[in-house]
Amino acid sequence: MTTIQPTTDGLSAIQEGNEWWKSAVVYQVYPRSFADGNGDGIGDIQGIISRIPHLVKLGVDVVWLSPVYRSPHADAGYDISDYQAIDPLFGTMSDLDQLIESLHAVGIKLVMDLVVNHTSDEHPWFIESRSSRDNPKRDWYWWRDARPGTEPGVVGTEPTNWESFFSGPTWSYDETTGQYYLHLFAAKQPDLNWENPEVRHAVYDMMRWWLDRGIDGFRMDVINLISKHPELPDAVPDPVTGRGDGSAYYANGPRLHEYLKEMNCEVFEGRSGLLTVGEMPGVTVDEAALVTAPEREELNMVFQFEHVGLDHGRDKFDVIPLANGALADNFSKWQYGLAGRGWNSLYLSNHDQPRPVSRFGNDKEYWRESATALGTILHLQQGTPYIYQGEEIGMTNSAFQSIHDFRDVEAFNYYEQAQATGADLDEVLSGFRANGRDNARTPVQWTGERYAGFSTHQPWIDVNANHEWLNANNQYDDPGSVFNHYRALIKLRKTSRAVVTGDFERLDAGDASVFAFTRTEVGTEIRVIANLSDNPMSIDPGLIPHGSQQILGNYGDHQGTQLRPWEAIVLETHTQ
Ligand code: ISL
Ligand code: CA
Repeated sequence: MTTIQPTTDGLSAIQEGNEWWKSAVVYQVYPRSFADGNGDGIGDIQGIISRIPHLVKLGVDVVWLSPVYRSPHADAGYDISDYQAIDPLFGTMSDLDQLIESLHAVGIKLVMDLVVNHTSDEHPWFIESRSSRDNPKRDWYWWRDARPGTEPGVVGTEPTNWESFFSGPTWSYDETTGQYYLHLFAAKQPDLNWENPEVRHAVYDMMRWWLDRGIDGFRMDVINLISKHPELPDAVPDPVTGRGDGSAYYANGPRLHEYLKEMNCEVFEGRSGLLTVGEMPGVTVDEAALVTAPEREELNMVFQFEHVGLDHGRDKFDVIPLANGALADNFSKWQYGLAGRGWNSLYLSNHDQPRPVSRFGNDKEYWRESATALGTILHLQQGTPYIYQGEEIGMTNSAFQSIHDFRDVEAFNYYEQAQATGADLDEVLSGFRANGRDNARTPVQWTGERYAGFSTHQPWIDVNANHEWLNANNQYDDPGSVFNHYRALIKLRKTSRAVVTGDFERLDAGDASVFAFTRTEVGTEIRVIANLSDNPMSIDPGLIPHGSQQILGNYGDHQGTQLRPWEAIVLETHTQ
């Protein structure tokens, strides 16, 4: 039997206190695609337990587990029909208890996904709500009549003209009661009505139940969408579909802070050691500062979306090239924007985003170099870094051929709409290849074997063919591997206070492709200089401080003022 040492051993100096999450690194597990324990081709909880040694080796402190709750899987588990049951696809409640216990035994916390902007349409709350207009749960969801003077049930008569995140209207007509219900996502994901205090208190009860079970916090799905503009105004219509972006009326709504504060008070007060992070598409720096200001007692941190929107044209599948320096500019904006006001979460990817080495790096000639350079600039900013499964080994986007290779409801709905409006379907598919969510959802590549060591069975979505060389096993013992670079970055956070709390300052590196910044804490300066391009770059000699020492790099020792393609160096200087 292998014994595993807790990752936090000996690090109490930095880990202490209520704000332990400032020095933590979070690892996201997307259960369907992580590891399959029972050989049915779908990842599950026993599979996760079997791979805990990987997490320990990497050195992460927290696992964020994407939904494992009972669900019809219209949106891969983000459509929940029972918040307090485990979907049989993933295992049982006792498997989950075993996961909590096994992670805690090695000093890793478990944060669960909280999806309460909407439920599944198969949740008993919605089944009741739709059963009659006077059902006590009618008002738990958003029910509205068709537009005045129109025939209900026909396209264009929906109560608002908002475009759903997953294409099409955000309202579906329900024959039984002759009204429409709101769903910002798929039709099988009706939005809960947070205006109703019964809804809020049912959610808080459920959250307390999970915390009592031993979990360590929540990642809150689209939590800034829970407060809608009460009048539900129309959006500016698109000339082709007649629908438009209604986010001004459903994101960051008027009661958001009130709800978060109430949740904090009802659920988190009197408990310690928790982590709360809110997913917030469209959040601004100022809004994020309000949510994360410690004295306001809302959330610890939020996921902002600006840097993962830089390559969106008309929409996410109209992919435009990233301007030189755009990523660094955006990161810097958030570093300065939240400094001393709130706290950043740092991420390059998650289960909704393409693979960062393919999107922001060069997954061909400079695969290893760009994956490690991107990891370096992310992990050494101020904030809590999140690693999405497979990112730590540099997994890439997949070569999906036809629409049949995709599995995501977002892609299917978009494709259908594109067909209906006569759009160029080849272009649509190339948009999916670049930015589709399925890129993140191919099985984790553990080994070079058939099915990549993920399963013994044909997986629910194809394994990326590059698993033959790109896999965790190949990287564990290679000191220059992406895995060992990530490991070194995590270790640096554990041993350097400057990395955790040091002030961020961006340096002018001459060329926009070089991202340079310092993190300073009394007595120490950590300096990161990263060439985010395929070309060699020379930097100003003044950028390398006298007496500095290179403590990390992705090419070994740096060569004076010449940076090789995607070279990232980390220099430490003692200033006292
Ligand atoms: O990928 C997106 C759609 O274009 C994102 O905008 C995504 O929908 C948004 O980030 C919200 O994501 C979260 O809620 C969705 C779920 O599908 C995602 O997986 C989840 O992370 C609805 O629950
Ligand atoms: Ca399984």
